[in-house]
Amino acid sequence: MKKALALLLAVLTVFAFVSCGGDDEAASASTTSSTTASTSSAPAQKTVTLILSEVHAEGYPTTLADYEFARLVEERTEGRVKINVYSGGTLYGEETGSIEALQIGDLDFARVSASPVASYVPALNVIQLPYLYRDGDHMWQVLNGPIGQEMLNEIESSGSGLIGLCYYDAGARNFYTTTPVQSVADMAGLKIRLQNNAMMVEMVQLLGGNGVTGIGPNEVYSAISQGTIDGAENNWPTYESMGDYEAAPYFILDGHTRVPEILLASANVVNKVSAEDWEIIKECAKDTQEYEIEQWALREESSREKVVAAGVTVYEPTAEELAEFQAKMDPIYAEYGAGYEDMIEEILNTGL
Ligand code: BDP
Repeated sequence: MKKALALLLAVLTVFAFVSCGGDDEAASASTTSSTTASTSSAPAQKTVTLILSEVHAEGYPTTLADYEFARLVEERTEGRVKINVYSGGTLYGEETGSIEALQIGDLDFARVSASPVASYVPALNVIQLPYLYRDGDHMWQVLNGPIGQEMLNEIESSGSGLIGLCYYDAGARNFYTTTPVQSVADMAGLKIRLQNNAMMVEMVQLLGGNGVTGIGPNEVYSAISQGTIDGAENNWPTYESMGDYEAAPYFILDGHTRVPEILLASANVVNKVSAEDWEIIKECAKDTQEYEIEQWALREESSREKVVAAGVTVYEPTAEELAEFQAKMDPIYAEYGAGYEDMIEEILNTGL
C-alpha cells in the first residue's frame, strides 16, 4: 500500500513537472505569436491627438508651417501623436486667449506673435525693441544664436506654463492709417490698434498717438471701418490677408519693430506624450523654421504687390524722418532694456 502510494506520488510529480514545462512552452509560443501578430497587423499602441491654435487663415505662411509641423510629428512618431490645426482664429481670435489656454492646459500648441507673449515673459521684450535690428538677416542671426535660444529657455524657466519651440518670420511692422502719416507729427492723436503688449502701447504714446489693445487681428478691419480706431500696424501679409488695406490705405514704411512669431506648447504637453515623443515634437518644430522663412519671403512679396496694385499709398520716410521716429524710443530702451544692457549691446553688434 505504502509502495503504491509512493509510486502514485512519483507519477504525479513527473506529470506535474512535464505539464509545467509544457505550460512554459505554450506561454512562450503565445508571446512569439502575439509579437508576430503585432508586426504583421496594426499595433495596439497608444495614440494622442493634440490641438494647435492659429489666428491666420489657410495658406498664410505660419499656417502652412503649422501643418508642416503636424505632418512631421505624425510621420516621425509613426502615428502616435497627431496634431489638429485650427486656423483663422476659430479657437482663439485674440492671442492672449490662446496663451492663457496653454497656461492652464486647455490648449496644446499655439502659433503666436512674441509681442503678447512678453506680457507673460517680460524678458521677451528685449528681442522686439523698436528699431533694434538693421534688417531681417540681422534678426535671424540673433534668433538662431545664443540669445535666441536663451529667450526660448526663458519662456520655459520663467514658470509661465509655456514652452517656446521655435521662431518664425513675421518681417517688419509698419503703421497704416486712414489719413496719411509721413512724420512723427502726423501721428498726433491717432488711435492705433496694437497687440497686447504694454511696451508697444508706450511706443505709440511716445510718438504722440494712443495705443488701443484688446482687438484681435481679425477684428481690425471692422474696428477701422467703424471708426473705433484710426489705424493699426503690421507686416505686409497681415495687412493684406486681413483686408485692413481696404479700410486704412495709407501705409508708412517706418519698420518700427521686427517681432518674431513663436510656436508655443503648453507645459502640460509633456504629461500627454512619452519622453521620446516629446523630443521628436521639439525637433519637428525646429525643422519647420526654415520652411516658414521661405514661405514668408514669398508671401511678403506677393502681399505687397497685391495691396500696391489695389491702390494703397505707400510712404517711404526719408532717413531724417525715420531718425525722428527712432529718437522717440529712448525712454523705452531705458525702461524695458534695464538689466539687459549687455544683451542689447550684443544684439546690436551681432553680424557687424
Ligand atoms: C501678425 C502676427 C499675428 C498677430 C497679429 C496681430 O502674425 O500672430 O496676432 O500680427 O497684430 O503679424 O495681432
